[in-house]
Amino acid sequence: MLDLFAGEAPWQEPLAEGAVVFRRRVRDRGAAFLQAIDEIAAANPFWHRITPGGHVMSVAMTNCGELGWGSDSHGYRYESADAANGRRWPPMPALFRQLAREAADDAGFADFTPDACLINRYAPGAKLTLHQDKDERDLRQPIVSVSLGLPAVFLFGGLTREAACQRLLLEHGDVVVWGGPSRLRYHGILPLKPDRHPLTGEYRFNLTFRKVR
Ligand code: MD6
Ligand code: FE
Repeated sequence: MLDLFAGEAPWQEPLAEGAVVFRRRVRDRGAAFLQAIDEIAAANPFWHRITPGGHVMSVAMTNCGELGWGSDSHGYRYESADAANGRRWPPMPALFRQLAREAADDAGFADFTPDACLINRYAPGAKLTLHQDKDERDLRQPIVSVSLGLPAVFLFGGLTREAACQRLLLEHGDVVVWGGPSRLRYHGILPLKPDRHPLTGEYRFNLTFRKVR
């Protein structure tokens, strides 16, 4: 596909109070991010979590950092070890930590020091239903999200599940920061459309950085 923005500087789009997209912010470092994901997944492979309702999630997950997000039939929680193999999560690469801090800073959230990075892998048809991120202790801390590989439609809703959603396409290298009055907005990802990306093949990856404790 012809990329009309190839070579253009990143730009930013406000989404709501406390929420901003930094378009293509990590595009030039995409290969380095993906290499780091490969190394993490070599130690702690992606797997499909079970929801408390008993469904297998279509998104495959792994983590890095002191804590990782997990789900099983008992609920959602953060864990210091991978329930699949008992191993600690790999340390968060400096490349990840620095990006998360800089993006949060540019969005107006100073001193963001994430202790968890959830890594989501979407194959064709994989989706994330509308949810809130509320398992973190200090909700004044923002969340930073990095999208890599195939594009996906992100639903960005309100503070109730019923509120209308904005839809935005998140593409390779896009970074979203949200916090403040937007921190508890419902959000989700529509089923991934089958396609091929030169760096990730049939997949989309998303990193979300959180300060849990
Ligand atoms: C995704 N992201 O983009 C899933 N949560 O694949 C999230 O669930 C998310 O992008 C909180 C803040 C930003 C996000
Ligand atoms: Fe989320």
